[in-house]
Amino acid sequence: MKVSIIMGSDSDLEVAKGAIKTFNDFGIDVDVKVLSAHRTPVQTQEYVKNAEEDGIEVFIAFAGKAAHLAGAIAANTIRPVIGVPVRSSHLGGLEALLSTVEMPSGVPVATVAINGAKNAAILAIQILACKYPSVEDKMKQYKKEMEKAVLAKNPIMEG
Ligand code: RP5
Repeated sequence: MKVSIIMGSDSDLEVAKGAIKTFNDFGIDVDVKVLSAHRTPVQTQEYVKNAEEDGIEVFIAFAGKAAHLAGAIAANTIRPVIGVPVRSSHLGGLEALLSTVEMPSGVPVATVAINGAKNAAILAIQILACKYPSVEDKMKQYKKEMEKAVLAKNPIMEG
């Protein structure tokens, strides 16, 4: 069971760390690469095709500005692709959000919030949980703990 994280630039790493940490917490292997839809289009396509053959089950793409990376990955695989728009320009990430989310019909990218690294990882893990019972158990546990943490802020609800 393996997930791929691809960043358009190493400047996206600070944001991507949120996803890497979540995968580490769940004990899921992650292959981290810097590849660009614009600067390394050939190598991006090659990597995606090989990664799929090597057993990568979900791709997560981090990109800012004219963020075409997630779409370029989705064009080359039938594995689920999750896009994380990165806030890396003076436009605040909205440009990356729209570039990532507005995919043509038939080639979806599941797009999370601007800089939404943790949710990207959680979504990927929920996809893996459909297939792996051990991941499903851990995800159920994670949601239980989240519920407990919220309720603990409301002493009147406890009991
Ligand atoms: C995008 O442009 C990258 O994903 C990054 O968010 C942004 C800036 O990249 P650098 O110019 O810092 O390499 O392609």
